[in-house]
Amino acid sequence: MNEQVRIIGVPMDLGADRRGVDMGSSTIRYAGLADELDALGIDVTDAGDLPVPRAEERDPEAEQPAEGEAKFLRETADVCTRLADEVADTIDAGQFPLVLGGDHSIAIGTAKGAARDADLGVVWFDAHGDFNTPKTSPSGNVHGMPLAALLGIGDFADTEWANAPNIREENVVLVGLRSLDDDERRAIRESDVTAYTMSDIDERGVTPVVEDALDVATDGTDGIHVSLDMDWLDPKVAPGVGTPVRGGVNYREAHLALEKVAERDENEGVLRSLEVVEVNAILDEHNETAELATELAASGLGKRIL
Ligand code: B3U
Ligand code: MN
Ligand code: MN
Repeated sequence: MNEQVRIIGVPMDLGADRRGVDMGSSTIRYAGLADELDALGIDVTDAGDLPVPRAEERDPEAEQPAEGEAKFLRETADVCTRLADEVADTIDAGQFPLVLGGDHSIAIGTAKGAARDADLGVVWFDAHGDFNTPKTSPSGNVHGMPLAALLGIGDFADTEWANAPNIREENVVLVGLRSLDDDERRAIRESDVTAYTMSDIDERGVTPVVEDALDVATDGTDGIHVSLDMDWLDPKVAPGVGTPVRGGVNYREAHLALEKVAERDENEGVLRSLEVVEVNAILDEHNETAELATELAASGLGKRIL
């Protein structure tokens, strides 16, 4: 593990159509992230929050997205382009980027930045596939599209700000799926990404599934990006998310998964970047989802019980 961590907040909610997720970075900080990492002996710097435009600031004359178009795509491109630079600069400076969302659309920026000078594997902990394109999306929300965007799928084929040629489908793994749209399911099946559903976790247990995921993501790559959507967890333990789906991993499975990530990193030095997204402060109860996000980040960065 890199002993120097740089926290980058991205108060983005344009990809989720829902206020509350923009406060995620601030609630995670409030839950004591810096102190938690400091206690691990990590040298923490906080870059603050990246400026993100508010939906209300948008020119009311601006054209609304038509059917089959994504909402706020121009603004998302701008935020993700700046975030990619910030992440790439952080890695260049010898620091480790810990990105706090915000909604999951920001993963386009984080992963693209982490893949700038490296072949990158991606482990995606999520209830959803995030594999929609503007044409297949039922909502038009970009937080349901970041993986398709990074991989240049469908109408994202020529989207230069989003496509990351250094991320191969063969090194992308989804873990914990349980909610897919029909076209999205088809697209995942037709792709070369690996997808582990909640059924796989139920049947095999979280450890072998995560170990396999890490094998896939690290196979022939220079490192991995771990993207943690808090709706990966069961809503009983993580109620503060925009799109909760029953039947997610529990508190202990989530910690174990992130501990496995840290263990692999300790042995092989594979982790290039980590992000935690989709904490929704308005829907949360007593900041418990933000506290859990903080704990899981610490587990992923090496915290141990003993
Ligand atoms: N698949 C749906 C719902 C969704 C995706 N990601 C989240 N929700 N958080 C969509 O809108 O693309
Ligand atoms: Mn997601
Ligand atoms: Mn999700």
